[in-house]
Amino acid sequence: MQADIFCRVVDNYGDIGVCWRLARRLAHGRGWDVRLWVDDLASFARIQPGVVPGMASQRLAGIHIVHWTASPDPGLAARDVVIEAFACDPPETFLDSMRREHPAWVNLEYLSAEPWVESCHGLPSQRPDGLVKHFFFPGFTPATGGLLREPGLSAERDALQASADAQAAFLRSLGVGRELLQRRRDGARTVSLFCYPSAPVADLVSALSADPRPSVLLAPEGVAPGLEAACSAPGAPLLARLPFVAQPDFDRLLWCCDLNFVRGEDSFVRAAWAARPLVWQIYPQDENVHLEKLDAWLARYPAPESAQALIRAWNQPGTGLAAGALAAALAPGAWDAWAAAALEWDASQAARPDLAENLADFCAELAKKR
Ligand code: TRH
Repeated sequence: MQADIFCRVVDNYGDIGVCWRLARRLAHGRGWDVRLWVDDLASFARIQPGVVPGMASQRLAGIHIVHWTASPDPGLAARDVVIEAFACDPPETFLDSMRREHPAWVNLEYLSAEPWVESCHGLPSQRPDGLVKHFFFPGFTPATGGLLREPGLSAERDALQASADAQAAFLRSLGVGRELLQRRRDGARTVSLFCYPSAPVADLVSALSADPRPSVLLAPEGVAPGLEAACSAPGAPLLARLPFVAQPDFDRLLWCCDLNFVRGEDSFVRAAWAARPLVWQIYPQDENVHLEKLDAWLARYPAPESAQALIRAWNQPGTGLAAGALAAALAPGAWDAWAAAALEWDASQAARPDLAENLADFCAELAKKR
């Protein structure tokens, strides 16, 4: 199969994060010939070393990367499959070639746990020009497209989580210093933080400072710039700033942590695969629509009420409830229940076919009808 994936970077790294992961799954897992169109190579380069911003065309990891500009190369025509990420609209010249070739055309939607997703997943939309676009929804139930997950991920994760030495070596390779590694060895709780600027980070630091179990905090450069000041108080968690790393290393980082604060879409899914407690900061939307989506996910996430209250508080920074909620969620009984729920969540979701397999099968069926 020959596929074109279109990615427009609206904001941050989630759009390209999802598309890059999908491109690799289809190319490496299914042997597809994948061309990935991206309008913002600088954002791409931040999460994938080796991507050269400004290059019209380049190959990386067996994938042809095309810089999607205002005047795309008209010689690049549609082939078997077109995957449009998040309704980003392929360019008009490419649509012309689609009208000639009639590829299978899929719009990959954003992830949502809302129940209506099941009834919309896979639906076709007939256009006046004769093309048909199909809607493909990621999700948490068998009636959706599932979640991206690479084969062999659990075994790799389990091996790293079973070896304190391998974790220390990995964290050292990211520049984490000796003192922090020693604190981990002495039993400190390892917490990662990847959040939006609105997150109540001072509450996080104060709750971790007050917790009887010491903690260490790992955060990417540029995220939550107030952390240095907050962590300078006596008793505060020891902080390490990490460089942005490639996605497989970001996974490893999550696997090394006891508790992961994540955001958006892709890091949220990856934290589930760490099989450890996670706090999700959902991408904020107008009129607090995102809080409904958050509740829809919480209704599926088996964590105890204390963890659920923390996740709600983390997403409503104005309420000032996050510090108290975190203290309650970290209390030993609640923490153990949350850790068990995280294992259960990973196992139940990992038991389903992953999004790339589902999407490839879906496209293959559509392609038969061309
Ligand atoms: O960056 P985000 O906030 O992206 C968001 C969301 O996807 C949101 O739903 C969408 O509407 C908006 O973009 C446009 O969060 P997300 O989804 O977690 O994406 C971050 C990506 O960056 C993810 O693929 C993981 C990757 N990453 C690395 O590869 N290395 C790193 O060091 C870090 C911190 C992240």
